Amino acid sequence: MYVLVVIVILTALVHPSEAEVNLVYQQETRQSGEYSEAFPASNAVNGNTSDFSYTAAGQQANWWMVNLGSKYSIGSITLYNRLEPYGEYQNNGGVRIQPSDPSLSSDDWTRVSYQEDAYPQVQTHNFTPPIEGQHVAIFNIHPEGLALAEVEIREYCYSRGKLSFQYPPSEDANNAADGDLSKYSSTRNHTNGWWKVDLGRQILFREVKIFVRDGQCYEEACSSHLRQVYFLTNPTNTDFSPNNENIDDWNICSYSETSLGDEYIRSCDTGIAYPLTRQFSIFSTAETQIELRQVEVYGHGEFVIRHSHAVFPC
Ligand SMILES: [Ca+2]
Ligand SMILES: [Ca+2]
Repeated sequence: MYVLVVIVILTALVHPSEAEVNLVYQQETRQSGEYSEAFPASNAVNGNTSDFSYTAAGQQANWWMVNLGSKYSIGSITLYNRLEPYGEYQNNGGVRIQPSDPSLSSDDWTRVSYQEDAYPQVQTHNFTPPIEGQHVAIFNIHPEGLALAEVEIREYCYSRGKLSFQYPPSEDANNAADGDLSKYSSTRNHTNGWWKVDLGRQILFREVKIFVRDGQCYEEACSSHLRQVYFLTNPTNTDFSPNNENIDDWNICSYSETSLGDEYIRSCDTGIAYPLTRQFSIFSTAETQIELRQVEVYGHGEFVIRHSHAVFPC
């Protein structure tokens, strides 16, 4: 009864970085009936893995769903199963994603995973490329119902693990794209210094989350005081780097004369809102060091991957 799933599902080898936001936390949830008031659908998004949601027993087809509130490029979904001995009932099911239509009668859900075996205690599905969606449903076919201790959904980070460069170099430029907030990149104290990442493909840039090394100063230049800073995008993988002469050859996504703090989000407030982007760069005309714990580039959900269709939700 099921069509073939052609997407490659990768089991997580690394835990998402603490920088990535869990999209489902306290979002709107619902499920196919309720076992009792003690097990509402919201128990699967309360940040606590010791309690769980639980659908009414005695129904053959069971589902749980969350509305993310907006369309995202979903990079990973992590399921925490109910603890033993009843976790074994959580089998013969999987995950579906719906792009945007909130209609429950829609037949436009995409099945992105399915398994007959019992879900393990913790299971992460990574999606490369990401899958666009606003609604996510977990389903199973079992008379004992569907229980979920917790569900985590994270947006796809296009800069993660991608090749990075900087000038003039000090600490490794790739440290700003490694998913580890404890390791940082650094340029030497200089005017017109820059850092950039090659995303490896073109995306529609939506926003970037930047974690600057905090509280570090060198010759009166503090990295957390990163100022006179341009946020640049480029649709090609050209090897030319930003400087005062060629900055107009880049798309100036935004600019800040003053420090934006240690952690902040920037979207484009000049020119095109969602520029086609292959490279993203941070360029400062101030005499300073550019020290970055993490730079996370996110896309405007545009690259729809559809693999199969089924009547909601399973
Ligand atoms: Ca929970
Ligand atoms: Ca890092």
